Amino acid sequence: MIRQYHSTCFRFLCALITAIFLTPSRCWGDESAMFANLAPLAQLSSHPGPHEDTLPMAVDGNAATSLLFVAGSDGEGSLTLQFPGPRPVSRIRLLQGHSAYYSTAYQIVADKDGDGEFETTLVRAEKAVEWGQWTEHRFAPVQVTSVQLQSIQGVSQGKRAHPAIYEIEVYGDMTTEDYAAMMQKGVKPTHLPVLKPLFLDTEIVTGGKAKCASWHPMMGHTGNWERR
Ligand SMILES: [Ca+2]
Ligand SMILES: [Ca+2]
Repeated sequence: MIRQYHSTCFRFLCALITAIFLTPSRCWGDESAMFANLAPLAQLSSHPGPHEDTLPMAVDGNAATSLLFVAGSDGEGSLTLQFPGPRPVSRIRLLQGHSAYYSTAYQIVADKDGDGEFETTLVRAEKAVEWGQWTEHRFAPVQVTSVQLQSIQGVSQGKRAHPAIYEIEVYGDMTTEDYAAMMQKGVKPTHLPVLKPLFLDTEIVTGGKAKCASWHPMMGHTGNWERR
């Protein structure tokens, strides 16, 4: 009887620990910034235009899908990412993955004040760039409204401009509204800065706005979660 009681208590304790510590929840205050890939939030445009519906494939988180420029185009292509408002960014990652359409030199410029002029150079990559590998650029934070990837030189072995952009990631601080928009879009988070245990009295909504996002290990994880 005593042994059975102890066994029951042990199982209850294990369940309690599991509920508290294996159900991490992410909560934030009004001022806390979250460093994450903002590209999925951006409005995209390209020059020349995209081939069919490939434009969002530059930011869909899938390294196997790519923005291709429209057939019949040639030369240097560009891709613009316009954010919902000014955002401080400090890291950009680029994946080129096509052996026939890639840039050997490019620059990434920014429009800080939203006037449509890209007056600020964030990155200038002059050396040959390996296609099929991620390239990462880090720099001091710059407040931007838009960034634009501009090919300077590259290879087009077919009938369209280059490069084929498999993924571009622009990292910076996002707002809680950005985070909510990410969740509504079903975008996999790239950042998990603070884990807190989730309790029954944890506030998950304040003033009609989500305050927490919870993640359960049973959902699995293969993404690029990181702490700043
Ligand atoms: Ca993609
Ligand atoms: Ca400007």
